[in-house]
Amino acid sequence: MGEQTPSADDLQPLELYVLRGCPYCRRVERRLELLDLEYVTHDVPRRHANRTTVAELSGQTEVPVLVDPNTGLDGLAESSDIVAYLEETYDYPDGVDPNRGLLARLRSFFG
Ligand SMILES: N[C@@H](CCC(=O)N[C@@H](CS)C(=O)NCC(=O)O)C(=O)O
Repeated sequence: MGEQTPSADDLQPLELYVLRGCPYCRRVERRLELLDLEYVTHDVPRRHANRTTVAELSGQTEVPVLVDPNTGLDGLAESSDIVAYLEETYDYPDGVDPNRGLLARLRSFFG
């Protein structure tokens, strides 16, 4: 249970800056889906020099970059940091991380 979890009723969609086919972006999108969070994606240009919006938001030009209007988070980069932020801020729909559930099941299976 994240202490600062914004109320689920009036959540605004999160915004994710992505590049088509980017595995780091996909990883973050999957986490957003597991957390049942609405989000919109913005495709960034292929050329780094043209990625002015993500550069302004995050001070660098790699994607993914997350903006969360619910908490005022502006331009968080690094997929691992984004996943950690999402897990700290939001709760899973049934209160259980599905991945941890799988690990727990595997552990019990292998004794
Ligand atoms: N360590 C970063 C890696 C991100 C990364 O390498 N993103 C790629 C896209 S998959 C990127 O923006 N690379 C620059 C480019 O493709 O032009 C993360 O986990 O977010």
